[in-house]
Amino acid sequence: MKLSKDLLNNLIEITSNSAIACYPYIGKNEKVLADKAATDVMRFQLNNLNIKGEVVIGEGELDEAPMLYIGEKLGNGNGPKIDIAVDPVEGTNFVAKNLPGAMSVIAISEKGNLFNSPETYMQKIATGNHVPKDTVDLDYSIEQNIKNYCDETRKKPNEITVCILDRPRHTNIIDELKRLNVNIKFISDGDVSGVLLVADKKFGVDIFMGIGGGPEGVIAAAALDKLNCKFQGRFLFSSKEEKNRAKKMGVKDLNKKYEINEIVKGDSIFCATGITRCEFMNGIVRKNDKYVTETIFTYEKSALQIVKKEISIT
Ligand code: VTB
Repeated sequence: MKLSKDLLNNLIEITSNSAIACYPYIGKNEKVLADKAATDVMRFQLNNLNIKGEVVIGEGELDEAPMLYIGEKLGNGNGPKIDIAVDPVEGTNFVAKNLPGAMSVIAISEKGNLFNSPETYMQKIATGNHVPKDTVDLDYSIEQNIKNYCDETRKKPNEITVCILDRPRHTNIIDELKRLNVNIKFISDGDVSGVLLVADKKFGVDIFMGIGGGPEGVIAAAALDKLNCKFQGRFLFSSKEEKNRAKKMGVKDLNKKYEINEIVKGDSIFCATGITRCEFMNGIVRKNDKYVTETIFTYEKSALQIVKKEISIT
């Protein structure tokens, strides 16, 4: 089955409205309120869609979250069975502090085609579609990955940039990248957009690597899949409880290195509306009696597309 263009347009409308719901909270240091505002709008509007949807990537499980929870049924029940990944505010800190990089995100696939990721860390590596898929790999050393990438692109290490979350757990990777003379782009949060930076040369990132959230990994993979980019992820568990939960969710091999086509199968749609601006798009802009939004999306073509919308302030 092909996911319809109408569904794409509906999703763009929904992430635009959930992003707008955050607008009053930009720079107000109110992470929770911002997240709730976006989530309420997203839930309400997803429930109006002609789908039989279920959240597979959300914000926690029923009893721990007033948010869109894993297993929550969405849509009016009339229409295709759909798996839904939501991140109403990717980068709540960015909204709270009025920093670049916050966006409202939805990715969907047909039922059973989006990986049900546990809320645990994931080791990730990603690169663009201009190099062969085996250029980089989670199982190679950092040095091997850099060498392969440089050989393929005929660049020197000091001409390439690796994006990574700025976290103490990455000290070894960062030291190694410095030793190899590779440029580093540190991000403080928001590794969905960090991963997406590999999708187009104009964003200036050659490789994404490091450990971030598992759910964010699946969402980023959903975007990169349509763009024919490379992504691999491997879950990292810090306790027995986390492992048990993952097993309960259906993760059979806890140590497996997942390829992108095992994380997202078949047809999918990804769309993300900027709340604050970032490399891909503007954030929400208020213009007289309208909000102007920009949304990036993947649909059919192997390039990130962008759409601008003007939505009246009601
Ligand atoms: C990332 C990032 C998120 O969490 O996945 C990160 O994309 C990973 O967790 O925006 P730590 O903060 O524990 O490193 C966020 O920063 C917040 O959910």
